[in-house]
Amino acid sequence: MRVHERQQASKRTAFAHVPASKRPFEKTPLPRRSAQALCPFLNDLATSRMNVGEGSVLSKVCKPHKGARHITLIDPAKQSPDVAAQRAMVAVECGTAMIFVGGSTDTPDTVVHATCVAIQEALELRIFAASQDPEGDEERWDIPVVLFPGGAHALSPAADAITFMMLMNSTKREFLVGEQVRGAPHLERFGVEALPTGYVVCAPGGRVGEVGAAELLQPEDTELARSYALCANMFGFSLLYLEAGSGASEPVNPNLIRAVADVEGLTLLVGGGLRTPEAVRAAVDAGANWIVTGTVTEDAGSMDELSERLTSLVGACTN
Ligand code: 1GP
Repeated sequence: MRVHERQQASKRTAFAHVPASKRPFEKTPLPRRSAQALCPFLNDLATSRMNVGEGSVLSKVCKPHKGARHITLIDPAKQSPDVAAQRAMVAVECGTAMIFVGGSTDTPDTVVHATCVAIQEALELRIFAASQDPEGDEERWDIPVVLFPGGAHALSPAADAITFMMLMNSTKREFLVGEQVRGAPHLERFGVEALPTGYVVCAPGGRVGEVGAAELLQPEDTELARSYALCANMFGFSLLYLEAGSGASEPVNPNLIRAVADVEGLTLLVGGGLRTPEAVRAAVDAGANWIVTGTVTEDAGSMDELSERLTSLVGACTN
């Protein structure tokens, strides 16, 4: 059994043999402690929370699914933790199947952690409410909270998993393996499950392309895209994430998605610049298994507008 599996199993032990509807509600207040750079929460591992039921997050992420599923990316730098939690709950109500926390490169771990804690607490409350309601559906709130980090500074033990990424087309060691080496011991201690992910930035690339010094994949680079996918598979990565950059003017070209979609053994995430149901549909038709959106959540003027937007994007994943 791998380290994260042992740790996650122990987190779940208390509830393992109790039917969900009969579980006591034991929400311990999660401390909002300040953290030290890169070594946060050393004595605070009880803050870890699993809102996901049995089985690893990776098995849920890679489970075959008709159509695609939707991920809402919450950038902790863009709102308070409480607003992040409200947005995440609206997203789940609209059918999003996973929450990513991360994005900006310079967000301190304290902010990332507070955001993860707020979202986990909100999910726990919904799970509890559903367990008390004969009509309630607890599984609906069985939503992994996954770190999508800009580096080893943006970790939190309150997350269920992390996209443990190699920025495959970076020209900098830092993003190929450096940040990962810095972060790995902390993740081991936190018991946060690593989702092995090949991350490839495509044109236009945005800030992640610049900061990550990526040799951007251009729309015509279909053979190169497939080579990256084969390489990711041969490294043993389970996930491949094609990224156009947050707020990109154009999403990943569907030809690039098509070029990697038939490589065996990879679950394909696509994000960046997906703002309309049509764009989402084109990515899904090309072979995306997961659609990631962030900016549409951040710039929604109200929770009602957010709900309307996400309902149509989530709908485009499956219809
Ligand atoms: C960024 O792919 C994600 O890493 C989401 O992009 O903000 O453009 O939706 P958007």
